[in-house]
Formats: sequence, structure tokens, C-alpha cells
Amino acid sequence: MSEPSLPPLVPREGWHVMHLFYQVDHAQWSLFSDEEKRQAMTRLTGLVQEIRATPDTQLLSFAIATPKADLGFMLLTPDLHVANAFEKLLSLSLGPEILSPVYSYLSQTEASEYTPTREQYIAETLGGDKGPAAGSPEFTTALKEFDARMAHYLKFRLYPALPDWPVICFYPMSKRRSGRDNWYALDFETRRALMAGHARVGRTYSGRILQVISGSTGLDEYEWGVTLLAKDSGDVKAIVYEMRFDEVSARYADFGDFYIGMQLPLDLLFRRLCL
Ligand code: 76R
Repeated sequence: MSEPSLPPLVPREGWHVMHLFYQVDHAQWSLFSDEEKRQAMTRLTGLVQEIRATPDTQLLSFAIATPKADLGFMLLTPDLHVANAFEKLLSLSLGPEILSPVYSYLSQTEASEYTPTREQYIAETLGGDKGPAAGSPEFTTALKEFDARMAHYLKFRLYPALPDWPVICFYPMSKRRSGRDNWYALDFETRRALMAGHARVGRTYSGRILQVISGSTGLDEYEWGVTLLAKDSGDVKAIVYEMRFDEVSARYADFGDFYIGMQLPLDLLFRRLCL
């Protein structure tokens, strides 16, 4: 999709992210003939294929587990014009008044300001009494591994490639700003130390939970969109529970509504939605 007369609205780094949640109006849908229903589903299928074929663009489609919504899309794409145009087309794709938006969230992928630097890694992790001597082969190997890990990690935070893991959980969150629990009144070192604790808990879920943290200050109601992909819904429950004990969440986090979905190919999604 391109609108050549408009300069693109692409952030200096990262992509735009939209989470879109819809309810199906079955009363309207039932007024369609079988042929109209078939055409509507073909239209949505074609649009999803077009979106997925757009460079640097990903679209996850999923059924929502409870009546909070029926289906959801997660769209990642650089240009806000493109995201906006796709979002309007998705809403209309099954025909007017069939899909009504029940919740949506706009954010951007972002690098974290708490990502450990090479110097911090040397000073805090490698440099301890038990660490390898500076300049030794073990030291050099550990540094190389750190550099490779961080390069991969930084790229993933800004430009994630999302797998088709079946469970998808979305919720927005903010850091608290009330009385003595004001995250934004803490100095950087304190926040960094707290975030290091958060990351330690998070890393124990490596391979089971894939997190996309997208920033939304100034873009939407909360400060981040949290998207968790998992193969087991129990892992979502476990990580969110365990994080609640971590000071960053226990003391400083406020959450919005939680949406749990299952990624499904479109034909199965249509069947699941009784279309
Ligand atoms: O390894 C690293 O260095 C990454 C460190 C890391 C950062 C900077 C990290 C790791 N997160 C970071 C930032 Mn996270 N995260 C959440 C939630 O429900 C809750 O209590 C909170 C929601 C979860 C479940 C989660 C999981 N994280 C952030 C930020 C931005 C904060 C800011 O900038 O102030 C938020 C809002 C946030 C929230 N986090 C991890 C995880 C997991 C699973 C990891 C490990 C990732 C990995 O190493 O693979």
C-alpha cells in the first residue's frame, strides 16, 4: 500500500504497532446471502495477504478467548499512514457494521534505555572475583558472546520477527506516579538496578515467553503495550504472577485490561467465529 502524495510517517527507529480487537455483529452477518458471506471472507483473506506481503510488515490474526472481543489483529509496520489505512480496511473488510472495534492500542517498538552497555557488563558481570581475567581468552569469548547477544536483542526489540506461537496475551501498562511510588521521580541508577531485577525474572522464561514491549507515551492511554507470545497459556499466567512480586511491578506498575487470544490461520478463524 502506498500513498505517493504523502510523505511517510516512519519513526526514526522502530515500527508502529497496532493492536485491534473487534466484535462480530452476527445479526448483520445473518442478513448476508451465502454468496455475500463467501465474498466478504475472500475480501478479508485477500487483504490479509496484501498486508503480509507489504515490506517490513507483520500481521498476526487471532481469536479472543472470551466475549471481551471476538477477533484481534496485531499489526506491525513502519509508516503510520500505512498502519492507519490497513486498520480502516480491516475494519470494513467483512462489510459495513460486521466488525465493530471494541478496543485498540497504538504504540511503537523501542529500544530500552536500560539495556546494559559493554562497560556495565564488564564492570558488573565479568569483572567480579570469579570472572575471567581481563584479556584472557575466556574474557574475550564472553565479551564476544555479549556483543552478539546484544546486537540480536537490540534488533529484535526494534524490529521483532514474531513467531506463530498459539497463545497471545496483550495488556497495556504504565509505571506508577503516585505519592512515594513515583517511578519517574527515581534516579536513573535506581531504575536501572530495578529493571535489571525485572530482566533476571524475565530471562528465566526464555524459550517459553516471547515479549514485545512497545512504547505508547503520547500515543495512547498507557505507557507501554505488553504483548506476550507463548506455547502454553500457563506460562502467561506464571510470568505475570511472578512479575507481580518483582518490585518494578509490585510497586510501580499499573495495568489495563488483559486480552488472551489464540493465533489461527484465517480459515480456522472464520470457522471459530461461526462465520
Ligand atoms: O535481557 C534484557 O536485557 C532485557 C531486559 C528487559 C527490559 C529492558 C526486559 C526483559 N524487559 C524490559 C523492559 Mn520486560 N516485561 C514487562 C512485562 O506483567 C508485568 O508485571 C509487566 C509486563 C512482562 C511480562 C515482561 C517480560 N519490560 C520492560 C518494560 C519497559 C520499561 C521501561 O522502559 O521503563 C516494560 C513495561 C516491561 C514489562 N521482560 C524481559 C519480560 C521478559 C520475559 C524478559 C526477558 C526477555 C529475554 O531476555 O528474552
